[in-house]
Amino acid sequence: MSEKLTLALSKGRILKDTMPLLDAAGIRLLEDPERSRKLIFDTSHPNVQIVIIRASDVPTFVEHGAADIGVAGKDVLMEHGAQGLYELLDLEIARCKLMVAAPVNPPEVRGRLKVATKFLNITRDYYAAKGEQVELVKLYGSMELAPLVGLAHRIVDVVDTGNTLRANGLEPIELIGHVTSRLVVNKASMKMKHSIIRPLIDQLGEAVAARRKGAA
Ligand code: PRT
Ligand code: MG
Repeated sequence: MSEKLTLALSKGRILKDTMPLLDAAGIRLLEDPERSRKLIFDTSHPNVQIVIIRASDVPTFVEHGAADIGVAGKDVLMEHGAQGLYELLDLEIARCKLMVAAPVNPPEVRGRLKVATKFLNITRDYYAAKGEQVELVKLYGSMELAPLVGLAHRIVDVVDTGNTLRANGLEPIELIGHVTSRLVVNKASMKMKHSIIRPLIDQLGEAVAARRKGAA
């Protein structure tokens, strides 16, 4: 029986940084998803296809087995929860930090602290662990705007260079966690498609190690 494998990726930094690793495992895209409106792509590997979806949808596709494997940021995985999937490999790509940020000169907070974020679960857990009662404001993007217009006192977002925070008069004040992208695998696929997934994980692991050595 030939085993077909579906891999879920998102456009942008994850696609760009995952492609060289896949290349080392003998998997090349036949066209550039960044320049196509297609959502499903064949590869140079006869049994591997790639679906291109929103970064935050990758865990859902993998959990439900709509994709066998996927690449997702630790931020997205923490927010989604780990049910139905194995996190098997740290690809050490798309590195950033989950941070709490505040205005550089914060006005005094009266009453309950308001925190704007798209990471509701992460933020709830973070403040609960500190024993702090906060009001969460769910946003889908442009979190940096929230403190500037009085929507929130703080934001929780991922930060790379910090340029976006700085450009909006904000600064990181607390580190929630370090983030890299992980290879995740559907639990049933791991059993059923072991003979194609296992060597792929090994080859990707070797590519990550080789890249780390090259960078050192
Ligand atoms: O677009 P969608 O809402 O579906 O998801 P997304 O925006 O999270 O996707 P994408 O492709 O932008 O990010 C995918 C993954 O890359 C994230 O889940 C993170 O794990 C990781 N990553 C690494 C980042 C960044 N660096 C990053 N800088 N994700 C987002 N950013 C944003 C950040 O929120 C800020 O607004 O980029 C902006 C600029 O960052 P600075 O600090 O360099 O200015
Ligand atoms: Mg984005």
